[in-house]
Amino acid sequence: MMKMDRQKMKVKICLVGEGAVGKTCLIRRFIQDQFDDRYISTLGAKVSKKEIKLDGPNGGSDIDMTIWDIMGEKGFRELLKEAYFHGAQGVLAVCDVTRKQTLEDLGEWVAAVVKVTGNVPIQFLANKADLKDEMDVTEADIRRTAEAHHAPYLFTSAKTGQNVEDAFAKLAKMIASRPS
Ligand code: G3D
Ligand code: MG
Repeated sequence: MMKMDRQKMKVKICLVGEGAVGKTCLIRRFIQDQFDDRYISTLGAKVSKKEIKLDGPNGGSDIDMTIWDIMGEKGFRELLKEAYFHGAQGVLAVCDVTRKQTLEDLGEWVAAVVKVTGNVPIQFLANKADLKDEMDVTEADIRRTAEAHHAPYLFTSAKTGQNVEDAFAKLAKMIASRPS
């Protein structure tokens, strides 16, 4: 007889990347599916929750996602990094397609996470893909960076919603399908 237990999982994920790449907007879009273009300047970290359902064998799984958002990237101190990244099972590494430097800076962000978490699934996001006229990051650029970390990438827009759901769902899938 086949067992049809839906699996339940709790996962912690973190978003990393330079200031103003769109991390907070991506989370807001994913949580509420709406784009709010007010900038909220807060210090510390903000934690959001969302449950998602993944299809799969044995009835699929319910994933309870806890999503950590960095606030005040500029003054983000070493000591805070420990607490912020501790126990993270997956990472969304976000850059802004209109600023190539934000892609180059992701290497350092990813290294900082991996130092605390060890190897966990990472997904690279080239955000603000709606700003086609201001594009400064090519697909080859983002692919090269992602491949260097053996990670996938997606072009996203928190403004139009392009690939936002997918970005979180794919990361959840990568986490759920890891051998434990
Ligand atoms: P951060 O959390 O990474 O620091 P935010 O970035 O989510 O606060 O976003 C920074 C700015 O980028 C905001 O603009 C926000 O509206 C804008 N933004 C975020 N995502 C997108 C996107 O996909 N497309 C476009 N066009 N803009 C985006 P303001 O002007 O409010 O500072
Ligand atoms: Mg933010």
